[in-house]
This record gives sequence, C-alpha cells and structure tokens, in this order.
Amino acid sequence: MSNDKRDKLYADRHDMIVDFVFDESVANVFPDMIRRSVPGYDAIITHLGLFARQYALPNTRLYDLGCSTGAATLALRRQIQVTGCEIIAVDNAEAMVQTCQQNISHDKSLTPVQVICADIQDVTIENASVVVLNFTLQFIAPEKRQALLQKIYQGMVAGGVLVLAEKLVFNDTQKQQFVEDMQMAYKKANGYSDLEISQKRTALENVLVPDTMSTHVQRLEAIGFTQIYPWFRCFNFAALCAIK
Ligand code: GEK
Repeated sequence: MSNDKRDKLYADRHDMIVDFVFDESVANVFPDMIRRSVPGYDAIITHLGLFARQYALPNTRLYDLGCSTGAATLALRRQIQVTGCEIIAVDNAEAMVQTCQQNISHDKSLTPVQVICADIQDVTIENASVVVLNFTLQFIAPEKRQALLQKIYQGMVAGGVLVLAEKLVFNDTQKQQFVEDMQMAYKKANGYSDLEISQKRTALENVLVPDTMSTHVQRLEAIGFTQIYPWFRCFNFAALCAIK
C-alpha cells in the first residue's frame, strides 16, 4: 500500500469552485491525486526511465518540464547509463519545487539535479538529449504551445528525444463520451465520489485544455521533428515521443 497522503481536496461541497492551482494543498497530495485520476500514469513514469536509458548522451542535459514532485525526474535519474549528464527539473509552483527537492535529496542516484522554480516558457533549453513534458503542455495556453515546443527543439541535440504525455480530446463525440465515461469509471474505482469528480472537473475546465492527437502530431512535424511515435495510450491519456 502507498504511503502517499490521500487526496480529499474536493470531497466536501465547495460554495464556489475556483480555477485549479498547484498550491501547497495540491503538492501535499499530488502523487495520490495523479495516480487515482490518470489511467496509465505509473506505467508512463516507469517507461520514461527507458527513454533516459536509451537516449541520454554523455555530457548532455535532461529536462523534466513541469516536474511537480519529481516522479519523472527520479525515473530518468535512475536509468541514465552514461556519464557527465545533468537533469534540470522545472516547475512554476513553489510548493511543488520544494517537495521535488526533498524527494530528490532522498534518492541516492549519482546524476546531479537542479530543481528550478520558473515558468518553463522562460527557461533556456540547451544541449538536451532528453526532454520530458509529462502532462504539462496541456496547462500552457494553446496559442503558446508551438513556441514552447520550437524552443525545446532548438535546444535539443541531434538524435535527442522529446517525450510528451497528455490528456487528449476527440473530435468524434461518441469516442469523446466513451473515454470520458471510462476515466470517470477509473476515478470511481479509485474511490473518488461523484461530487469530487464533478467539482474537480469544473476547477480544471479553464486550466487544462487538451488537444487532439492529430494536433500534437502536426505541430511536432511542423517544428521539424523527423520521427514521431505514439507509444502509450489508455483511454484519453497518451504519450508520444519525437526524435530530432
Ligand atoms: C509528473 N510531470 O508527475 N511552467 C512550469 N510549470 C508549470 C507551468 C509552467 N508554465 N504550467 C504548469 N506547470 C509531472 C506531472 S502536473 C500534471 C505534471 C497534472 C506545472 C504545474 O505546477 C504542475 O506541477 C505540472 O506542471 C503539471 O510526471 O497535474 O495533471
């Protein structure tokens, strides 16, 4: 059984649902919240390590953009097989950065990690062999996503990999209904009540704006990535990798 603190943030009825923010109360329960909400999250985290194993090049950087409490950073760090690497973990929520820093200090792996509190849109990306955006791009304003990905592309070395995991939306209404129903079933099976699910959905409405799979692929192609491979899918959650 996990020792993570149980997410009860939306268990009681709120008079008014305000937009979701990544504050201290969220950081405190984040691992439990994301695991019980995102089908496939643990599998994706595990497989991120494989990308570090396969693509991290000596004397390069690995970036975890929107690192939250550091699950992806740790998965990368434990699988790097080459020397001279550095991991840069970035999040703009102070509470997340503090928890991430603590989690990393308890990990014994050797690769140095810099945890930075900043907007990922303002961070310079350079000499990157692995860049991870694990459920982060969906929180960036849609009109700013292309510029962010372009900057990442420019900061990557040839043969480097961008790994992108996102919630998806579907143009087909039946398909959309199916994946929403399945995510709802997933959350209920993990102990969330109807009230919790509906209040959280309202809080995220203007904050998490998903794209379709074809929008993701076309944007990555337009930027110049030559190989784009979707490698994981569970209902409305998917992960792709794009190689420079
Ligand atoms: C994981 N990757 O566990 N700049 C920096 N950070 C940001 C920005 C921004 N502009 N916008 C949002 N964030 C993690 C999970 S969670 C996904 C990522 C979720 C941060 C935000 O503070 C939060 O920590 C993270 O992106 C998104 O592998 O909550 O569904």
